[in-house]
Amino acid sequence: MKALEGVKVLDFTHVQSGPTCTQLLGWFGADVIKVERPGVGDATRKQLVDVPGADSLYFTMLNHNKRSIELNSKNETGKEILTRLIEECDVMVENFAPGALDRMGFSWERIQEINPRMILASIKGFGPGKYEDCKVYENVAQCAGGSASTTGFRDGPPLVTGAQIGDSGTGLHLCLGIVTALFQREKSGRGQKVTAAMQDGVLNLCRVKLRDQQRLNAGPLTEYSQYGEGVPFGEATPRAGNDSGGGQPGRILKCKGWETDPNAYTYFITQAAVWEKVCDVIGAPEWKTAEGYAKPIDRLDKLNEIFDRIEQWTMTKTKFEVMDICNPLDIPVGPILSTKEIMEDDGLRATGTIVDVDHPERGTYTTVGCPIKLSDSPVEVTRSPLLGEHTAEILQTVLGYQGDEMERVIASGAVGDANEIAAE
Ligand code: CAO
Repeated sequence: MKALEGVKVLDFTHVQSGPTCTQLLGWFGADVIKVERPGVGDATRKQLVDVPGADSLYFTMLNHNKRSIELNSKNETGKEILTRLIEECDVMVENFAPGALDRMGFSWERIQEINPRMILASIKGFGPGKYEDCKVYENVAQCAGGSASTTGFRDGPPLVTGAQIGDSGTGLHLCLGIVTALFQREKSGRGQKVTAAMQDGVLNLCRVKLRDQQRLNAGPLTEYSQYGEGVPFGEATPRAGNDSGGGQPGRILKCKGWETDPNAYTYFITQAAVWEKVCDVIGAPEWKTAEGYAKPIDRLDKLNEIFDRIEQWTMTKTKFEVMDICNPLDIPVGPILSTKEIMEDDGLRATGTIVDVDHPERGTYTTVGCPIKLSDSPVEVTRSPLLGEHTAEILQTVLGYQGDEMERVIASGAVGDANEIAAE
């Protein structure tokens, strides 16, 4: 038994943000029915193609544990089928451009008429207000949500981050909203509308940067490197390079091999509780008692000097040696792992966070499994569906179309190629 067994999800999502959410619901055991435009499907199927003719990794890695039905939701019979799907399902998830669902004829009011228990979950770029009609992709959300202005080095331009906090991050937020609404429905018997705007999702993840914005009113941010460098603060939270962002100073430091290996670095945190151990490890025992170094507050204007000294030590070790030496001493450090190293990591494979999946068109590929582990609902990652792979199955077993009815639906052109469906 899986946690969400019995929950049917009408998955009208595409690209990354929405599919991240419905993939999680699938991993937790929901029956996820992905609705795709006949003959076209989710645009990512054919984006960044690496194996000609096969679904791309962009698509496969975001659409595990789902079934696919081809359905033209603008065709009359297509609307009839969609109405039936809304009747049968518990949750409908979409991340179309603003207004697209209304234009299709399926407003929230209409959906409630069809199924008052339906939970309609939507991702949009912005919440209500002056930007509500905008189409939005990942980096737009990172820029509008406070991430870009606070990422990068002070003397460089704003930077976007590799972590897809706008798309996948908002998908995660939406997923939490959906299971919460399902929980409330147990008591109220009613569905509800769940929305997550990408700007809001990014901002939620940049919460500490708004903390710092307000702390500026009380004076300079002493844990930022620029404080020790004597650079005055402006009116907004500045970019902090690799400063730790918390009360314990930290930096990315070079390790042995950095000259040729772009990832031969470690993150090193000078946590106050282990300061004396740090001093011993790097060969600076005099700092344990020296005036200006012994107390955390006195060190804040000397962070460049301190981290330069620590780096002289880390440069004599590999990033893994730094880890091996510091871990037993409780000194928090982290090697900068490349994507290649992560894919080969035995520990991540043992927990199912990295998994290999077989696919009929592309062979075996590696993907990120479910990062959330439920002891009573283990996740089995199954491959993404081919376009329309389950059209006939869904029409027959979920919606009950048989015989003449089935033929009528297929002849209408609303559900893709008749020969392909017959072959299923
Ligand atoms: N049958 C018939 N029509 C369909 C269909 C189907 N099965 N599925 C989609 N369509 C139609 C939509 O109804 C829409 O038609 P209209 O423009 O006539 O209303 C059309 O396809 C295009 O949908 P779209 O505008 O959502 O797609 P786009 O490629 O132009 O824009 C995106 C993509 C992502 C910018 C936009 O969907 C968006 O802003 N979404 C919200 C924010 C978001 O999730 N962004 C993250 C994207 S990356 O994860």
